[in-house]
Amino acid sequence: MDELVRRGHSVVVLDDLSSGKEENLAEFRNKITLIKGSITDIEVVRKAMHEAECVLHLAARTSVPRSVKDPIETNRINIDGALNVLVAARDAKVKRIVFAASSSAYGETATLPKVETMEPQPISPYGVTKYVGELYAQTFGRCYGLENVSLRYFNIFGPRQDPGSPYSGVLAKFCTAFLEETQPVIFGDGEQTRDFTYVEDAVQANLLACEAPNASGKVFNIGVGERFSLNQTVALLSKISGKSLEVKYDPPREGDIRDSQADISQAREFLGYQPKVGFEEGLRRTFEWYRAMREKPSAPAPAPPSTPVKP
Ligand code: UD2
Repeated sequence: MDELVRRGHSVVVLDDLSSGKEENLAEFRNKITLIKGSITDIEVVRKAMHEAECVLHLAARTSVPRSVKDPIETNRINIDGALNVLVAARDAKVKRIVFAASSSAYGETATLPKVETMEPQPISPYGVTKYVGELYAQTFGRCYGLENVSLRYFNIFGPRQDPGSPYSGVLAKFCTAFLEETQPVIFGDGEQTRDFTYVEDAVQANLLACEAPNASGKVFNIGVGERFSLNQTVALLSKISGKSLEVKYDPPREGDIRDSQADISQAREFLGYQPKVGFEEGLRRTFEWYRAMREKPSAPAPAPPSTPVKP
């Protein structure tokens, strides 16, 4: 959102604020229109899309374990909600929709890295809903001519992620644990790996996906192309924070994928995507942002550090 405003676009945000906070928008609050509502309400979606040229559909009920616990609710938001977004985009004659898909669609693959030509075999309800979202987007391209691009995100992290829910992303929770000196909990042996991708690279991918020619109807992995284990992540945070914490190891979570690493060749070729922030640098920036937040608890959320992006 910040980058869209910086580039002079007119931005409408539809958000039910179920996991984000309005104060995260503080810096640009008077430059955007914020509609508080849910994608499960098609009328509010239609209102938000009035005169839109491009739609970035990021709204979802995230979290693999939450989907295992309550698949109906995940389905209602991620599939019924996505369908509302697509119908409203079609009717509003939106030029293109960019859908936030997920690496969870792959499930466990026999080899790494994961390539878009591999058959999706999700192992959680969340992975199913994200895969169905891609299929729906492509089908709206075929049936109604709605341009669509799906970005399969590989564990996006960075400032502003809410660390306060049991379903929060692991890095938001670990950064907070290191700041509060509480015990980080690892589900499993900590040797599972993720292609952790800094939020700025997800922003880059979205901006490219809005305009790239020959991208419509396609699915792209958005990651860095590397992988780090949770144990390595804890070691990096020890180095960044200068603290050493003892980790608690709990049983693995249902639906958890063991290893995840993206092949990003297709995104490089069709979108011109090139990750710019490595994992350690992204983790350092994220940790510093949470630290600044803790030091100024009543002030509006500080803007996250950013790499200048060429227009
Ligand atoms: C999945 C998707 C990701 C995104 C996300 C949205 C994969 C590989 N990735 O992320 O692309 O769609 O869902 O929710 O499917 N963990 C701990 N301790 C904690 C929290 C988590 O050990 O306190 C573990 C967790 O069991 C997992 C890893 O950390 O092995 C990452 O968990 P996560 O919830 O941050 O993200 P993940 O991989 O489910």
